[in-house]
Amino acid sequence: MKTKITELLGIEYPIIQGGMAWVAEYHLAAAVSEAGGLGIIGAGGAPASFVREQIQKTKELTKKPFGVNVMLMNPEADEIAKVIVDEGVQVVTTGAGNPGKYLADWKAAGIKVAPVVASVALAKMMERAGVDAVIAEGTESGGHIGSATTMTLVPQVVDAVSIPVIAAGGIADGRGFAAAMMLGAEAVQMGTRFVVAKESIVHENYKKKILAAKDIDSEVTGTTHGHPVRQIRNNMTREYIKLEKAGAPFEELEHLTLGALRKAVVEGDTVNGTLMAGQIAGMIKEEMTCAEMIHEIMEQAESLLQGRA
Ligand code: TUI
Repeated sequence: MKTKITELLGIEYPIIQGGMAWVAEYHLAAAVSEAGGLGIIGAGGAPASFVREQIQKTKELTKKPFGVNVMLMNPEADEIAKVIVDEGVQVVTTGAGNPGKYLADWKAAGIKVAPVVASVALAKMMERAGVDAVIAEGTESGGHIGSATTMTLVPQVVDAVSIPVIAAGGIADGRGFAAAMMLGAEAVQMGTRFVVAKESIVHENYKKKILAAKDIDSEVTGTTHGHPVRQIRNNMTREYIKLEKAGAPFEELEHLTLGALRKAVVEGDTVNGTLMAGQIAGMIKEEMTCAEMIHEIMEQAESLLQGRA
């Protein structure tokens, strides 16, 4: 399927893998790119040296384009921005902030840039600043989220900008893909479905929680201090929300989440870890390879978009 995004990024299918902290490492990114989508290394909160290694390892596994996601709250974001230029990475996505200060360097290096936006205002500002595309991410997503839903955000961003829009949040199959195209998107970004890919290094316990999740099993923590994070309900979220309701200060809440994503992804701690996942987790029932997922999604979407059920 050809869209403005497949043309822009030089990929076969308009499916981008979310740049999830800890989860989106080189095995997953390379597998998605090899399958014809765009694999992304998630820099998350990692040091710049680690990101450089991940980029080099991805290059050993695939000659196809791949990207790096810069989580803008990372204290080493400035260094990571330079590593990306240094290593000749072709695509950059950003999250959790405004990447304005890096754009001139990235564009001068010929890098394609697509920031995640959670509002029309930021989408317009990013277009003016010269980005190539925006990722409109709805509140259905896992991890750090905005407040607008994918259904409302995507068409409003599509109407507000002339650059291509990538839809994210609550998409995990061909129906979601086709719906996103109907809203005017040129590609989709998926996170949660790729967490349970066969190539994903995420601990089996975390994958099982996603596979067992029901529609309303996610919870948003952090709403009281401006950093809402969607994750699967567990002991940690119950404790966190209880403290939030009691008016606990940020410092008291922080000790619950510090290192908790690593605990979930690496150690498989489903009790005290942060099991970031989107609302679509309830629909994901099977571990597959990235190639199997992408082919299934494209086949289903193509028949839907051609009016075949
Ligand atoms: O960034 C994400 N999702 C993430 S980042 C992350 S790492 C983390 N770990 C623990 C606590 C907090 C974060 C986990 N998941 N998605 C992209 C995204 N960006 N969602 C929402 C936004 C966003 C929100 C506001 C982007 C820009 C923005 O406005 C910035 C501004 O300054 O105007």
